Amino acid sequence: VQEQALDRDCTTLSRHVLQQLHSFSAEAQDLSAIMNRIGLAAKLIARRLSRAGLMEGVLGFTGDVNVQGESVKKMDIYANDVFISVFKQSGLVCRLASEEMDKPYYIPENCPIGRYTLLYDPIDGSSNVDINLNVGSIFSIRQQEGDDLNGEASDLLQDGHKQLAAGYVLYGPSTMLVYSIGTGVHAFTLDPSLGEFILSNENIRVPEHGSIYSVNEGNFWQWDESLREYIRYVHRQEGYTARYGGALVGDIHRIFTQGGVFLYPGTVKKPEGKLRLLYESAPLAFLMEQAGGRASTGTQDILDVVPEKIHARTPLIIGSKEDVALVESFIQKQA
Ligand code: AHM
Ligand code: MG
Repeated sequence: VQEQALDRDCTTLSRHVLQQLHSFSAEAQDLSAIMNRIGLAAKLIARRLSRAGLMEGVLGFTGDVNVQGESVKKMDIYANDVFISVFKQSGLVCRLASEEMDKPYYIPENCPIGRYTLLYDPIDGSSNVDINLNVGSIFSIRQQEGDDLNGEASDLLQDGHKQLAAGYVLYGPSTMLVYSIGTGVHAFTLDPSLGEFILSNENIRVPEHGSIYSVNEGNFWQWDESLREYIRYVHRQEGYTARYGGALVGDIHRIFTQGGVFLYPGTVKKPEGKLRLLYESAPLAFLMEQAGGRASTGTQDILDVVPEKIHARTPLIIGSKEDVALVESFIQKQA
């Protein structure tokens, strides 16, 4: 029993990546080191969040508006900068592209060797920060293709199958890191006494169907009629449960375990919805497919969508296979 407990305690994130790839190849070593660095960023962010109410200058807005036209929170900036600092000295990542930055951030000294780009949403669901509720970080890793001499990062305008790895960090009662490098989905829990992410759930499988539906129903009258019909259908059935926490990572984490569907559809005025493809929808779709679920815009698999610009948005319907298919059937009936 003691040996088993010790083995479990020794399954750290970087070791797990190497085990999954069954190799010490250069790429395996790179991915393992990148994941380790993401773990460090997560620990720094978790530490600040855990004391946010006690420190000056952590909560609230900066007064600026980001490239998306949204008011920026102090925590968004802190978390964005944490990822930059962590990767600056890594030698691994040449570019970082984030929801909070207009253009990708280049680390020229890493570029000759580090051919990877990290795409991330530093704090997802930041309206939850000021009220001490769960938030997350979302990340995705892609290989840099071509030399990107003009700094336009046009190689990032490709579909989600190009992702080498993706994952999220959930800052909840405990901090969890969930990742995939294309060999299933694995969850780690931060053990604060060790300061390490330790494997807690290997090979997560999302149920084929679940009772949860997770959507901001306040937008009901702004949706297309097909979506309203779906929600009316849910209301008429027995056995559905609504859950919506205002932070994608938490809502989707629940679905990974219990099944069901999360939706952020487009509205009549904004058909592309709110969520960003490269930093939110595509990484989560990569994970969901790896766990046996699905992610769709309603008419197309999220992983097949090619963005027109790096901050492009898409509608997102994600979760258990049967539940995503049901939403799609309503949307496609009206199309
Ligand atoms: P953010 O990255 O700017 O925080 O926005 C994304 C968040 C998601 O986490 C969440 O699902 C959604 O926005 C909530 O939006 P709304 O308040 O419109 O329901
Ligand atoms: Mg976000």
